[in-house]
Amino acid sequence: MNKIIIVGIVVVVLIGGFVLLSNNETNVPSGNQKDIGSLIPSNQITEKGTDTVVTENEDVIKMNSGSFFFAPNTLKAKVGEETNIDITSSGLHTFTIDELGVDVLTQDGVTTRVTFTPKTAGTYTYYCAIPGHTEAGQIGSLIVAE
Ligand SMILES: [Cu+2]
Repeated sequence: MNKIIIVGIVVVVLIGGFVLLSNNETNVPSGNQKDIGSLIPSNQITEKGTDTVVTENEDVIKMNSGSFFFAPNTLKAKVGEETNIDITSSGLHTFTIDELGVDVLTQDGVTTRVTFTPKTAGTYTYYCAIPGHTEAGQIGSLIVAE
């Protein structure tokens, strides 16, 4: 009789532990997927640009623009020197820098040349002005040095 009770308790504890463990395993990943999925379709996450820096030494900077990234997402430039960027766009986006008066529409599948000459040192933000794109991550930093 005692053995049956002990075995019964062990079984209940094992089942309880298993239920707790399996709840933890399923709750955490599904929560993460829900957060990401509400922002960006999962098939586009892998296209997101990595953190890369282009120096001021290059004559023409090559950039990719897509949903929702600029690659590179950090650029360097020098005061008084012309900066040229060839932006190859996947989807319709803009390349916009408010302080420099740059606001260029980049068409899907087309490479668009953007040219500007910064006159003041500082860090500027470039972004896509199409609603929702900046919030989804289509944003970068332009660092202008003397
Ligand atoms: Cu965009």
